[in-house]
Amino acid sequence: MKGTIEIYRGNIVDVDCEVIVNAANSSLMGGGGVDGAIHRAAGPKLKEACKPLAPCPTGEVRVTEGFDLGDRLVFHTVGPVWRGGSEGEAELLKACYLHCLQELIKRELTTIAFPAISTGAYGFPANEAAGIAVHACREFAADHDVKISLTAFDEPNATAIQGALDQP
Ligand code: AR6
Repeated sequence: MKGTIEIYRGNIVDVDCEVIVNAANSSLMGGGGVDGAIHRAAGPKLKEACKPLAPCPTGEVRVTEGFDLGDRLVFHTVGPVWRGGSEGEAELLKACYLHCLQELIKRELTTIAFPAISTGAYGFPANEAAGIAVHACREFAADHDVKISLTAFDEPNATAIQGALDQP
């Protein structure tokens, strides 16, 4: 594997990296959870920057500066709402990770921090989401020299992500 994948326990805004991924909704106008934390830390200019980029369809990504987050960019992606698992949720979640990683490479950047997309308000089960996240990141890191941080803000996600990373 060319790249690395690590777990980061804590607030994503504290990760030392070039890109912070936001688990947004399609309006890109902010919200609760990690979206709220990122908008608070970045300041009101973030919302202004998001306005012309909305709507963002599920599984896709939009890019803004980080404003008060410093030099870091924000990749806003929209995870799927969990509807039981038979509505393409897994594929859409995987698309969030891969589209962000492709955008990272396109911009010739290497370090990125992801939240556990969809596992809060959108209800995706933590274990399944962690498996998809780690699988997508490993697939990408096999061929690209990237440093990926998977952030775990709560205990269920920390256990799920660590468990997925421990699988060969
Ligand atoms: N740093 C890292 N992870 C965090 C933080 C933080 N500061 N805060 C929460 N988490 P959620 P979703 C974790 O609900 O499920 C928003 O209102 C949290 O523990 O933020 O994709 C948007 O506007 C959970 O594991 O995102 C959308 O409407 C994970 O982040 C909707 O919620 C994701 O939880 C998106 O829902």
